[in-house]
Amino acid sequence: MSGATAQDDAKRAAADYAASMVEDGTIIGLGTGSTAAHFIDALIERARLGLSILCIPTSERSAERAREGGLALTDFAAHPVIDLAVDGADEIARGTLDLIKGLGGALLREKIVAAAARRFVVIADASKLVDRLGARTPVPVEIDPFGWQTTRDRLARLGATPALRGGETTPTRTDGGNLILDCAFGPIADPAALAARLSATLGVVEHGLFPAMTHLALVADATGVHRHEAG
Ligand code: A5P
Repeated sequence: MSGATAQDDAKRAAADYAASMVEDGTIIGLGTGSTAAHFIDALIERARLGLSILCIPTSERSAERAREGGLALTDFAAHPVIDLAVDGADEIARGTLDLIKGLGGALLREKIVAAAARRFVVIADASKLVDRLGARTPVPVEIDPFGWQTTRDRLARLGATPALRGGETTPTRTDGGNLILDCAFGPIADPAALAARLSATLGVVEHGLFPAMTHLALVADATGVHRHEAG
């Protein structure tokens, strides 16, 4: 079996496990990315067998996938509290379950949905587990397009090496119309402290550090799905 196939099998196994946790009559947050797509597909299957749920998606592409599969969508006006949000991650810190998210560009809505959830469950293959966040993945930072160069310079002064996603000619736009600076910090000693500094930086809309938000991580490898509870 190729590495890519084994990795995708692991993502699907974690997603299927999370889908089996979904209870009838609940409000579900739908994440973004390839692992979250497996979760949406598993919910579509369960809904075809009679499961009745309402979903709030974290991106236009997840909304489209859910809608095409026949899942019913809702919004925060109707349901300000989500029972269970399930999403992927780019890095998961062992033990604390702090996260880096946003390589898929949906970090703002992902954080709003996770923060509104009674329970936030992360699904991933084992390659996402790390001892320390930031060693191999930059922190995606969503910024307002106005004066973005000044925001980039402020982030550089925090110790990052910010790169505009998509480049200056064709910058990537988020669903909210913002830009993303991928900020390489190297290994992050204190994710909560860095998160606070990023949040306090002028021009930053939101950042992809998710400290102390995860209740449960379902991490799959060839031996099965492993539950990591927040410590
Ligand atoms: C989306 O913005 C990200 O936060 C994703 O959750 C993350 O990139 C994980 O994606 P995969 O499941 O495709 O690895």
